[in-house]
Amino acid sequence: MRTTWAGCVLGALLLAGCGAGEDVPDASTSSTPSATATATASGTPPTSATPDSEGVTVEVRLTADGPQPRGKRVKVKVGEPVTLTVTAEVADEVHVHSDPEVSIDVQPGETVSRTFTLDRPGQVAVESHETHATIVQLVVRP
Ligand SMILES: [Cu+2]
Repeated sequence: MRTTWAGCVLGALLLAGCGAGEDVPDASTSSTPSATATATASGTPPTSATPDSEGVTVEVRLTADGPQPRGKRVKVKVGEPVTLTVTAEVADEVHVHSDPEVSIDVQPGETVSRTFTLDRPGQVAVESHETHATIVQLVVRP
């Protein structure tokens, strides 16, 4: 399951993303993370939810046809909580090319949420490792 990791991470450092070559649509999609209710969080409840946080939530769906969204750009700020909510119809591994990196293993039928922060400006790819597709490009601003 983790055989592609080393290469991927190396590739990430060198090429800014191991799904390099994916076309990333530019600013065509308005990235308005609608404040959808994340009330029904099954599993681990957010323990230290900062009150009044302006976190960004990205909903990801992994289907047999590939991930959705695909190459979407999402702007976040350094230190801002980013929550990925992954709903999987197929088994996959979602890999956030941050430092430290984040990986989310999912099985069919699962919904997994993970919150993390990015402490460096730049671009961070979120990839589906089964399809090698870029799901989201996080554009991290100071
Ligand atoms: Cu990766």
